Amino acid sequence: MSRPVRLPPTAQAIVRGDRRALARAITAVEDGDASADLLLRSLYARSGNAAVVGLAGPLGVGKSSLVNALVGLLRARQKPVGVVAVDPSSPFSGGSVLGDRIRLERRADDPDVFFRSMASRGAVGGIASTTTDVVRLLEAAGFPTVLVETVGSGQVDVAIREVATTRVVVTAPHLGDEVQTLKAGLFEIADVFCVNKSDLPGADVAERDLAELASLGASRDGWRPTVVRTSATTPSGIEELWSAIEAHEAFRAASGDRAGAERRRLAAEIVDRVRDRLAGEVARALEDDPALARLLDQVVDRALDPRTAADRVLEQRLRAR
Ligand SMILES: Nc1nc2c(ncn2[C@@H]2O[C@H](COP(=O)(O)OP(=O)(O)OP(=O)(O)O)[C@@H](O)[C@H]2O)c(=O)[nH]1
Ligand SMILES: [Mg+2]
Repeated sequence: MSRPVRLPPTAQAIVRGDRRALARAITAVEDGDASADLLLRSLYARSGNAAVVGLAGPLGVGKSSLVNALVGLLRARQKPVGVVAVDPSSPFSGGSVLGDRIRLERRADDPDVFFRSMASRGAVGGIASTTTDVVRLLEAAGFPTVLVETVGSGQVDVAIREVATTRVVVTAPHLGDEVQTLKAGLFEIADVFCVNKSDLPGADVAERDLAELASLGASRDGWRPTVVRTSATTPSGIEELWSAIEAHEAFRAASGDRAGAERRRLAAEIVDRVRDRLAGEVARALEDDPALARLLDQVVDRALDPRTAADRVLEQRLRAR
């Protein structure tokens, strides 16, 4: 469904394939710049159609190497691809992110590969929300596939949970304690397990363990996670990995999973936005609006309780609209 919406010039440039306009727009999103707001509103109708492939997993298992290999495979098939690397801003991984950049920059003259690294620290609207917006811009720019790399820990893998349509959890032989972390956090979100570094000893055991875990777990919406072996550096298994991702995308399309999961995600996004906006307005009003300042005085004096004050604030905000 395409509605005849007149796009602002910057949005038109992005849709036309102007990569500099795209890069600037992403910076505006990261900075929480007001210009990004208008862009995202006008381009939203052009999002929602890409395969957004999240790659998550412990430090150093080879996520960036796999991204690089997948980019190679997709480009060999003439498919454009966008890459978002969510940099956890940790001093430990700074080096590899730099390495990623150097590797991918070799493709800098190819307009059908777009690479962007984002710092999770300092993303104004939170990492999941910023990543969502950046992926939408890449979709509007015409990328049918967007790869998102994150380190699988804490706040950062929320980005994968909320943004990706297919989630690949990457492991490697002999992870030891890391596997416990995986079980705790990432395990239940995996659509595809990838045992990378399968050129190293121990890959058989790692694969068997994962296959066992995958078969024990309840299938999510009728999908049982698949297990693939890769070696990003050899390289081998990359086509199999891509086939597993495509199989999951096809499953989503056929099962209507898109409607269910997508609907829940978007409902949550609306709730978040309403909450953020109302909270901001109320915080400002408590400072600036004399009536609300008096209300706050009463609460401070114990003459009014905060719950009743919240009722009054809400009534006042609703009347003000
Ligand atoms: N032997 C072997 N080494 C690999 C393989 N894949 C990646 N590596 C090496 O493992 C190291 C880490 O690879 P990266 O691709 O940077 O791993 P990463 O998961 O992106 O790392 P972080 O982003 O820092 O978490 C590099 O030295 C790679 O060359 C593989 O399949 N086999
Ligand atoms: Mg990496």
